Amino acid sequence: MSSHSARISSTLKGAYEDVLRRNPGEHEFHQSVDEVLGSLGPVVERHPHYVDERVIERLCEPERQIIFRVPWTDDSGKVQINRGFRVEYSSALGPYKGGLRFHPSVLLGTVKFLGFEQIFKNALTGLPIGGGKGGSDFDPKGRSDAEVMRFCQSFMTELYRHLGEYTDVPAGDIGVGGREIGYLFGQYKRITNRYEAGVLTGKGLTWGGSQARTEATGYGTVYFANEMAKHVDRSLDGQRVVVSGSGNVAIYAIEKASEMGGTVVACSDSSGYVVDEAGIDVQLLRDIKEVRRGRIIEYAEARAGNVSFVERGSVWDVPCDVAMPCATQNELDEAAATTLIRNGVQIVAEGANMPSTQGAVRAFQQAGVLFGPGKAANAGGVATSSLEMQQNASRDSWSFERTDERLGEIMRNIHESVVTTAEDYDRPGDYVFGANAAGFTRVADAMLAMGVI
Ligand code: NDP
Ligand code: 2IT
Repeated sequence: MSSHSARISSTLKGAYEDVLRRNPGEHEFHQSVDEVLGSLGPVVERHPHYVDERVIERLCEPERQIIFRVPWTDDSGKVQINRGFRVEYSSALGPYKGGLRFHPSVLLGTVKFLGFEQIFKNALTGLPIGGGKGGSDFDPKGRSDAEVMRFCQSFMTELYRHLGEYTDVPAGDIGVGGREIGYLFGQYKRITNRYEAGVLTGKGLTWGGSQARTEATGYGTVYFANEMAKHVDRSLDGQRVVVSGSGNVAIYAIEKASEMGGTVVACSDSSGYVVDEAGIDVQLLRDIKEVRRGRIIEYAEARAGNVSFVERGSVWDVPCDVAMPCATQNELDEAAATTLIRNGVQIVAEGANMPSTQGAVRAFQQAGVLFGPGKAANAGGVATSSLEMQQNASRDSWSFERTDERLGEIMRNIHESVVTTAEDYDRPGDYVFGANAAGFTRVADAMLAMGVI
């Protein structure tokens, strides 16, 4: 038995124990299920038919799990073998939708945790998208463009048969950005002989991509943090902000937080973090990370003398009012949360998926820190992917302003539905509960309407 399960109500204990027994060793998956089930006690007490109809047990079991070999040849002519995954988790609300992650740490349990989170996140957007996730243990770091292309072509040569604009629509995640989506789309188009733009999102702007998709997750996280601040009569203006990571989500969170009057004093990558009291120069960061694919120390070198680089340390040691974890799962543990609280943090908004451990979440909530969980705060990325699908379906393309405005509206709606759900259950200010309860209810009701699926 996992030590996590203390918060799960007795009605749901059996479902959770089944998940542990049937998915041994998949700790991240267990953690994500525990976190959602830990919120659902009051929901099933009010709606016992969810238990009678075994909706939770059904939701914990993915509709389909695909695992495949990805053989490819590196630049020296050596054959490499990776493992590919796609977990098609729930299609109750629409085609499976969710990113692909290329990172050496990816295991089936990683993809299952991400897919499980995605179901409720996508439901919260109010848009017609189901939940899925995929990826590979392929490590793009240090690989040439030609190697990445050959890998992507091999990956898609198997995956294409499972995809389709009405079936399953992948996008980017860690290690998968515009370059990879381009190679994947090119191969899908060759194999199927169809220009089916809506089969992947995050495409380039000249071939079916949406304005603001690149920015959407980071911007959306800041829009959500701004709603959290407004809800308690505060604002992001003049706040000291720390963002972890320096990839797609982090870069655009830094850009928008700065535009809204915050000063982002630190960011990181897996090698360490930089502190720039003048505020991170986002153009410089983009040049290092998006163009040169470099390391974070290069930021400190370029800003000679004014910026410190701390190798391997925790970015959460840097005092701030607002913290936005935008790197990876479990990057912010209870000790880091305690440090942040001691240093006066007021708001935490998760740009990454499950970056805070359960101990960290508890610590924030007990200390009265406003805590916005990833499935609500980072939903702007997938929401804008859905807007990309909408544009593809109508063979249209919208302006940046129109798309960004719609993103802002979606983030406000998510905030509103999370807050009102929490209040409805007498849990005011509990964004974790509100997000889980609101997302679950939408999916569960759709499943019940469709019978035993
Ligand atoms: P990127 O690959 O663009 O950037 C990832 C960043 O996180 C890099 O700075 C990377 O550092 C760091 N990082 C990744 N893995 C680790 C690790 N194990 N330890 C320490 N640092 C790490 O990915 P994204 O910005 O797209 O994704 C970041 C997070 O946001 C993920 O949790 C993802 O699931 C989530 N997310 C992404 C969305 C999107 O639209 N892209 C949408 C919603 C959520 P390094 O380069 O050194 O590895
Ligand atoms: O975690 C996520 O929401 C993503 N990686 C984006 C998914 C998408 O389909 O745009």
